[in-house]
Amino acid sequence: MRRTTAKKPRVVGQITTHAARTESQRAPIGTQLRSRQQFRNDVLAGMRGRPRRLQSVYFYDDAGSELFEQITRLPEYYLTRTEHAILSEHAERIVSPVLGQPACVVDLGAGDGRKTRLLLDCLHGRGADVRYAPVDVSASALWESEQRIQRELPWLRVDPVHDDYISGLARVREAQAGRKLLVLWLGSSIGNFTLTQATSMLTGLANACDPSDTLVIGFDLLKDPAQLVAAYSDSAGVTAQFNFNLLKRINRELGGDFDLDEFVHHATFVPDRSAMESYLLSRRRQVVTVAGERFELEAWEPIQTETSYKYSERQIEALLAAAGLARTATYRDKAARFADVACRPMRGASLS
Ligand code: AVJ
Repeated sequence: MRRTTAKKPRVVGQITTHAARTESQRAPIGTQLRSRQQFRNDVLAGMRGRPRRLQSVYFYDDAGSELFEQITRLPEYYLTRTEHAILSEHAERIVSPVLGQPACVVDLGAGDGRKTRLLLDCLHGRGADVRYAPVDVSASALWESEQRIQRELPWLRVDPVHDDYISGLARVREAQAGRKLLVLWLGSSIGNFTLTQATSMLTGLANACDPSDTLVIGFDLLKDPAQLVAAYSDSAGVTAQFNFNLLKRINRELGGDFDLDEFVHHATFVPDRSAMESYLLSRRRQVVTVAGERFELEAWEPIQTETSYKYSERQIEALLAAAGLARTATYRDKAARFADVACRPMRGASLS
């Protein structure tokens, strides 16, 4: 997540239009919102627990982000290409709620931006007055998505926001007054959230935007576990490397001594949690040290590294209702592997 420091001031410098008003809310310049200290505390707390757990948010350093990009191109990892196909096929309908007036596309975690570009191209093709506001806690991810999209779409005005999703969206809502927002939370990123976390995230997003704005959320759907397991333990071993990268990162940044050869990647579907769960299993009894603290692992003791929730129709319905969101459209691929769900805040809906 850290790159050359020379780049960072420009990222922040691009947050120009609403800088004065929101200065006090902004994260400190040039720092990650999650500090090294927090990484250390979370890893130690997770390693002390039973079962031992590491948080998947820590996958995404530079190497981890690159490995995830590789995962999105794997034959078994259907999610990214399926969602791309859905957005490509339904672009016109998806952008239609913000047509006919000035608009702003808000991207919560832009990734490589390919899917977002489909919608921006579509809006531009329809002659829309549209701006683009990527929101990310990672300054380097934000910088890269801004650079890429600006290179590819020179006509586009980009207003990046270095912040978490809820306060970032609130800042965009304020800065882009007079524009309808099309807020994108794509890629099944919501899958890494528990139901409680997902509900509070969506409630926060619903409250941060206007009832006339639209949210589009990408959900990976429940399906044959064989397809799910293949997607999370691919034959080329890239997902295993992605998982191991977290141990490498702990070794490097927290003075850990994990021996990667002493662990195996294991991904399994848990029906009663409606989730794919990823683990690193200790091949044998061993002692690992992290930040000076010793952990005694038994043979085949699991360390859980990720939960990726898979949604049914009913679960999507319940989540949206709990968050105060009214569904306006659902876009699915023919095999119903993935769904992009459009919705709007119900609050004040009767007035709009
Ligand atoms: C980025 C959270 C959508 O859970 O499918 C891919 C991350 N983990 N392979 C997912 C991931 C293993 C991914 N998300």
